[in-house]
Amino acid sequence: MKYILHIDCDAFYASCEEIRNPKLKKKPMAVGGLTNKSIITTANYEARKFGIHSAMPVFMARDLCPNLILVKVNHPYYKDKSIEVFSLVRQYARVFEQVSIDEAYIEVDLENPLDFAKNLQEEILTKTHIPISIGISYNKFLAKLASDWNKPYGIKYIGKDDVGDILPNLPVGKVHGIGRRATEKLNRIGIYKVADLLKLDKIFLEELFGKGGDYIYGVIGGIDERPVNPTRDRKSIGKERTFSKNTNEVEILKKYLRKISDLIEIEMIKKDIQAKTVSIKLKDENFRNQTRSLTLQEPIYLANDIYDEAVNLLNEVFKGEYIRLIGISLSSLSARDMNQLSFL
Ligand code: TTP
Ligand code: MG
Repeated sequence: MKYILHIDCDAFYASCEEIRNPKLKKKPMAVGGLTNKSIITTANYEARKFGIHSAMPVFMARDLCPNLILVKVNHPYYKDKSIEVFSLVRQYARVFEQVSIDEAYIEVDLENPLDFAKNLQEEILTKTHIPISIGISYNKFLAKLASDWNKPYGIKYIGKDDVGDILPNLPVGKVHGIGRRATEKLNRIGIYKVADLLKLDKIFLEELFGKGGDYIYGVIGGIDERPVNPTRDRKSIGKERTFSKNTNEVEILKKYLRKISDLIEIEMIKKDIQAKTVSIKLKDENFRNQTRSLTLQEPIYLANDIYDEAVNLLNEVFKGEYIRLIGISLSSLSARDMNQLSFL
């Protein structure tokens, strides 16, 4: 039978740090900035017992747990670990969609999804030392809800028969499509649980949520038609930056191309795609745009490759004028195949 699984790493950045420094295990630890004014990015499960969570200011976390160990964020390392984990996961998937650095949906044909999930969890832990939680269901919303159910190192299956028990008790903020602001709005009018929402009719939901109302009406009834989608249907991926002060220094322009390439790589990895066409855009002080593109023999997705191609294009088009904006865009996108990943 066809199942959708949502795989989400447990305390991801913190788990990565525990691999590098096993002494951190079983001690309350958080990843984030180190000064009191900075923010916790994530905390291991020991630290969560003290009430520490993502987005909490460091001073507050230290108040809650004076022994808290803080580790500075190191994105490139987490990205490498993410590739390790998800290149294993995707081998089992008929369809694979990575949605962020630590989570992916897969579609699989299975006889026994619970056994499969248990084996996958063990394999990932043994080979990468990252604990993952797995949610199994027949659509994306329920699979994601399920992966969060028994964290950490949890597995949960939500079948069609379970929906009637699970959904009504769910706080509205857990419904896909209902964000923090909408939750506050609903709470203000006395709506806390999905059961409260289920009493409303569709027209009322459409008034509350606008275009999203129709989708939310489906989701609270256990219906979510979004497919697991490896390319997410994007025609191009681009980022640009406007300078606070116009510049004609090539080194500054290159520095920005570097930053933009890094950001694009993160997105390419998240979406599991590659690109064959690289374009750069420059806007000069008189708001004149210049673009230059190049289509490559082989698709790329790594920051270094994107950067090298962007610098070549910059050298062709930049004549020393003052620039106010620079950008890179990648197009001719395709899903990255497994062979390429396994060489990383
Ligand atoms: P999450 O999966 O939301 O959190 P988590 O993996 O740390 O913990 P859980 O076991 O509950 O899944 O996010 C994945 C990583 O993304 C997380 O380790 C750090 C990062 N992150 C941020 O940078 N900012 C944030 O606000 C959140 C929530 C996470
Ligand atoms: Mg996670």
